[in-house]
Amino acid sequence: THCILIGAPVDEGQRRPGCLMGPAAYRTAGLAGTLAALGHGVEDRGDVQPHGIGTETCGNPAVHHLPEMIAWTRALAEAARTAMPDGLPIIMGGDHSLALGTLSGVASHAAEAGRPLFVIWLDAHSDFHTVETTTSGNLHGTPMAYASGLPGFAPFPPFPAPIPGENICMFGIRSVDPAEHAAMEPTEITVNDMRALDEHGIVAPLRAFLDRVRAADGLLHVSLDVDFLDPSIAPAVGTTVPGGTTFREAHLVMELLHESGLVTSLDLVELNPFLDERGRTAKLMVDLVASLMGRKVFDRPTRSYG
Ligand code: DIR
Ligand code: MN
Ligand code: MN
Ligand code: MN
Repeated sequence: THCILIGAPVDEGQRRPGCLMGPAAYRTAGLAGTLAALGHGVEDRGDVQPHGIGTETCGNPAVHHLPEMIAWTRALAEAARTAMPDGLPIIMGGDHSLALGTLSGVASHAAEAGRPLFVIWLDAHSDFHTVETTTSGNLHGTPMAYASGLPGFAPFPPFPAPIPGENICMFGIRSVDPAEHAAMEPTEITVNDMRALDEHGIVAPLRAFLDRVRAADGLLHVSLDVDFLDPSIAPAVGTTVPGGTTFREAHLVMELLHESGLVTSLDLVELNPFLDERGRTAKLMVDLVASLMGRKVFDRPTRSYG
């Protein structure tokens, strides 16, 4: 696989500074070398920057950095769309608002290619607010609603090709605000919250979704939020939520995704290196990408996360 690393130092989608250091942390933790050691081609396209930041406003006074986020969305959509025909884009965030852009770009590509787009959302949060419903004003809580084509996103550009709920599968969910719950209720989105994973495990629900992607000859975008993981193993994120996935559960997701051969793009989001202890969370994220890209459990180097 030809892996295309794209830095997205987005910090404006939430309020705790530090996610802008994420791309540097992934490079420092050896993401490119890890992929190359697995036999993949690696190209680092550097960091995207927003350009033409405007003066847009909206009716929700809580929302902050709206013009910056619109500019990031345009820039990242273009970066993701143009990378798709060349290989597998791996977007190194940056907070999760970057997915407003990457999902736009990947969806445009899928529409041009005439193939359906599927999304696996690995997150403690459903990120299903609109610009109108968010009470925190943090736009990292909105990309899944944007990609679903919900109203309430003016003055963002309309989402290019809204993704049907049947094509979206969430894992790890354990923090959903009331407005998000209400907005998801009428959709066909599969929400495998932590309660469901406790009861059924990861394998059966993930395989069932992957079977549907394969049957539809779909493209598959994976969005991995650091807070999908339990804070005890991944502390470097601004919005830790107790009760997340374990080391083995997370690697198992990645191993099954690799075996499927279906993944066509990947976001790595919400890493805040400023909150970390000696890069342990960045190293864990790099090792998870390695499992997604073919590293087997017996090949994993003995690694200290301390
Ligand atoms: C909360 C937290 N639902 C909000 N969201 C996220 O601010 O809208 N935290 N995505 O990581
Ligand atoms: Mn998120
Ligand atoms: Mn989250
Ligand atoms: Mn419900």
